[in-house]
Amino acid sequence: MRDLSPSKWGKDMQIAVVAGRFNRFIVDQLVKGAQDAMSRHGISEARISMAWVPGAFELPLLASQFAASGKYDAVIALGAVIRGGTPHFDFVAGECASGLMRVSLDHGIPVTFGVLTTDTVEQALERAGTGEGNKGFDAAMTAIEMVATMREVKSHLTGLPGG
Ligand code: INI
Repeated sequence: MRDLSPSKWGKDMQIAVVAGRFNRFIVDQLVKGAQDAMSRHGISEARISMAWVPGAFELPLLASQFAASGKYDAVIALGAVIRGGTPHFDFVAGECASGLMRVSLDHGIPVTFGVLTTDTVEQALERAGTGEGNKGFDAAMTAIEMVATMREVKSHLTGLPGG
C-alpha cells in the first residue's frame, strides 16, 4: 500500500544543518526542534548532515559550502544572537541574515533562517521551547515546504510548452 501521509513528505530530501556554538545551551534546543520537525516528516538521520561553526557570523560560509556541493535540497541555519550590551549584535545578526540570503539566491536552494536575534537570554529561551514554539522547528518546516514547493513549480514549468 502506498503511504500518502504528510509524515512522508520529506522522505527523499537531503538536508544540511549548520549551527553556531555561541550561546550553545540555546542553540542545542534549536537543533532538537529542527530534528523533531525533520523526523516528523520522514527525513531519516542518514539524509541529514550537520556542521558546527563558532558563531552566527560564520554560518553563511558553511551554508555556502554545503549548497555549492549540489548534494542538498536545503540548508537549515541555526544560531542565537543576543544583544545583551554587545556592540557586535547588529554586525553579527545583519551579516548572518544577508549572507544566508545571498547563499540561497546564489545557489537556488532554500537556506532557512533559524537564527534567534533577541535582546535578552529570556527572550531567546522562549523561542527555543518545544514544538511550534521553537525557531529551529520552524526553520526545518520552512525548508521542507520550500523544497516541496520548488519541486512542484519545477515540474509545472517543465510541463509548459517550450519547457
Ligand atoms: N555569535 C553568536 O552566534 N551570537 C552572539 O550573540 C554573538 N555575540 O554576541 O557576539 C556572536 N559573536 C561571535 C560571532 O558570531 C563570530 O563567531 C566572531 O565574531 C568571530 O568571527
